Amino acid sequence: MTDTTTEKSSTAAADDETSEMRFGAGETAWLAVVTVLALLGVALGVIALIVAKDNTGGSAAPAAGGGAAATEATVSASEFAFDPADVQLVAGQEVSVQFDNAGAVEHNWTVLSEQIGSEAEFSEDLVLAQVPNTAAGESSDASFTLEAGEYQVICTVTGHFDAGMQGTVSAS
Ligand SMILES: [Cu+2]
Repeated sequence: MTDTTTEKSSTAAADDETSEMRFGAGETAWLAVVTVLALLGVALGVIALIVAKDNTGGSAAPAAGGGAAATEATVSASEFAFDPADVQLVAGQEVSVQFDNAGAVEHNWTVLSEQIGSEAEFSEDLVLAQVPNTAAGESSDASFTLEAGEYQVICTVTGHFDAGMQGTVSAS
């Protein structure tokens, strides 16, 4: 009984081989094209993954030591941007941000409880934490505790948020 089954399955395998051989030259060429395209797709996917990894590693490393949430961050300001724009901090415990104004005018770094779309929507009630106005070339810092979440950060000096001076804090 066992021998018969073995024979049957080997016959089936042989049949499969014959059917593969039955492909005409045209079909084989078509298969080759499809295979090459599939391999190219895989190669592009791998390259995209490598590039994406490099990007996250590069931007997260200076701010938070490899992308993990930290208890300290250093942000530098210029006209009109924060560097890094996005900061990862630990939630539920005191964290501190050092703020270096590398710009030519004063700036601040203000964490908001709600997302706003323009300066007209800003109100002091929205301020969760803030590094206050810091003159050009000066540094300030602030310590605060955030609940887990994603927060918008803006510079509240008139015209700066509307000029694009914003970022985020992720607390986790
Ligand atoms: Cu500013």
